[in-house]
Amino acid sequence: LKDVVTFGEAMVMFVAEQPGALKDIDKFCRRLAGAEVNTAVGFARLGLSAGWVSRLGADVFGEYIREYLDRENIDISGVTSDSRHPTGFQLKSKVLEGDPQVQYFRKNSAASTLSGTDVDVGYLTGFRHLHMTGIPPALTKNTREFAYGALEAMKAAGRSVSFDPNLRPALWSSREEMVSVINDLACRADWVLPGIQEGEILTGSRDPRAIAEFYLNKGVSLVAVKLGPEGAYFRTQTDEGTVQGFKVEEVVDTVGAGDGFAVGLVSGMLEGLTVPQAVQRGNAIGALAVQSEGDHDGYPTNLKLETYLQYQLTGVK
Ligand code: KDG
Repeated sequence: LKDVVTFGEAMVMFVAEQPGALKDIDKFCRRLAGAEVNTAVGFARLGLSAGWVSRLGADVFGEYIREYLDRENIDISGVTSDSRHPTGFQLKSKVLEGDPQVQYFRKNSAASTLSGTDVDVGYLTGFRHLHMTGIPPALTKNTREFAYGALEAMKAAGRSVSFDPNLRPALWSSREEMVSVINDLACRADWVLPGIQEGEILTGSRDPRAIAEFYLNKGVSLVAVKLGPEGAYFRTQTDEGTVQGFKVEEVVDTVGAGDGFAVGLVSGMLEGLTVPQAVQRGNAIGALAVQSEGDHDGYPTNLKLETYLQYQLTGVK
């Protein structure tokens, strides 16, 4: 079996070269975005076999994304082409502190037409793990059906599933619907990875322990609540704890840190690390991610991760 499969929308991302409101920016730098491709890139850089399923427009953005993912050693044989819908894109501002401003151009994109009938059970179950996020269920009725179909196919085959809520309120028609669909999906997964604010929206509590219990009581086996610079709180049926985050001198861009955390946690669990070690790896990749501009530019190879952890933990280069 191959290691991890993901599915979702990839977008070409234009990142502002100067700080300021997006409407005032003349120069942008091209990058690749999309929560699930971010994680696929992260897994592949760590040497795991990773696949990403989606649909791309038959246009230059689609070509760019295919070539990019090919270079990152991601299996894209599950990606189809659509000549009637374009590849989506987004603009992202540059900020000196806080989260950047993002504007999407993704309505009716090729990726948003992926539907329940596109679920290729044979392809998906060729992987031992599915990592999914709350973005595809937010996009369209079709992509929501795809998300349910993919999750159920993996569960039926006895594969493990991780779920990152990745709440994007702007993509949902109502908050109630967002909360109920996301929790419904999360409770079917094995490992759930909300950020602390997401946990509060989804469970009504801002206490990491209560957030974790909410999902554990519904059958999830591991919950890791991301606490930003403070690290992450984890809980299983038998163990709990908080793993401190790593110090970061200069935060360049926070977007992509949560996906980086998922890469660390999921890869660590699949490689048989203990839960605290896997959470620590998640914290490390999250910290590396915020120090670069693109979503996943900072995601490490195995060697870079090892060197970083050694230096952070022992002070030895
Ligand atoms: O997690 C990072 C993503 O938010 C970003 O890459 C864009 O996937 C994206 C989305 O839909 O917001």
